[in-house]
Amino acid sequence: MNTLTVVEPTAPSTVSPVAEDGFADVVVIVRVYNEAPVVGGVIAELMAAGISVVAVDDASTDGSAGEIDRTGALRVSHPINLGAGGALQTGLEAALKFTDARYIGCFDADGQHQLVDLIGMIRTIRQGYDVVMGSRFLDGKTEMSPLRRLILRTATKVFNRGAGTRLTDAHNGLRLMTREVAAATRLTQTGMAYASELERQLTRPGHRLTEFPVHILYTEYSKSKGQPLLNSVNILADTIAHRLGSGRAAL
Ligand SMILES: Nc1nc2c(ncn2[C@@H]2O[C@H](COP(=O)(O)OP(=O)(O)O)[C@@H](O)[C@H]2O)c(=O)[nH]1
Ligand SMILES: [Mg+2]
Repeated sequence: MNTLTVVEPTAPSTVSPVAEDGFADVVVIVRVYNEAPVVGGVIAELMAAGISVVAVDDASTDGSAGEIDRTGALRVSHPINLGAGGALQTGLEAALKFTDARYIGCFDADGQHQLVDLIGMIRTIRQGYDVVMGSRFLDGKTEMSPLRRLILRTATKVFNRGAGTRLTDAHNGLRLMTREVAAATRLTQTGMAYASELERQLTRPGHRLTEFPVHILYTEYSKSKGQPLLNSVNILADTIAHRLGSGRAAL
């Protein structure tokens, strides 16, 4: 089975000149909101692999900032909580301002994402793509409840209809984009609505885009933190609301 789903029909045309044996061309944004028990380990693993990290501390009230600083990663802190979208916008701007990385990635602080998947995505984007998006649905590795699967698949279908794409997973937090795509990205939505806003911008016509199979871990830690299932419901509601809104605008 073909593991890569090319959404835009244009073939990759350029190959990054950067040596394949290192990650000097990559910076990863790790957004952090009260992840003190795990964030140090997540960032340390990325940095041990030679990947630069920009950590955005979204006004955490626990020891997250200290844990980030112990890793030596660049930390940017919000004085007030701006949510996952605001934290990502800050991370994109910091990555562009403070690094000359060719590729900019997004990696969760809570241990749900795998370094091996990110490395596969880096190898893929170097083949000449503009955006590589992680997908939980290209192989059977990610285990999730039937309800979460249904919500995420439905949100993806609704998104695809609106955007004219053929994604298999429209709301996966593991993403990699070129510097140019990052510079053109503007996130204004608060809450989980940012997710659809980001996907709409990443899937703009003209972007050479592909998906890469990733394994998202629903650990006890990630499940005990916050309400990830509610996040999925919010994403679905926002996607449908946007579809209805743009449908009306088109009439
Ligand atoms: N939920 C949430 N996450 C935030 C916020 N600011 C930054 N983040 C970080 O964004 C990432 C994704 O959040 P998470 O709750 O794991 O979302 P999910 O795994 O996509 O359902 C994590 O690394 C969080 O620490 C915020 O205000 N709320
Ligand atoms: Mg998470």
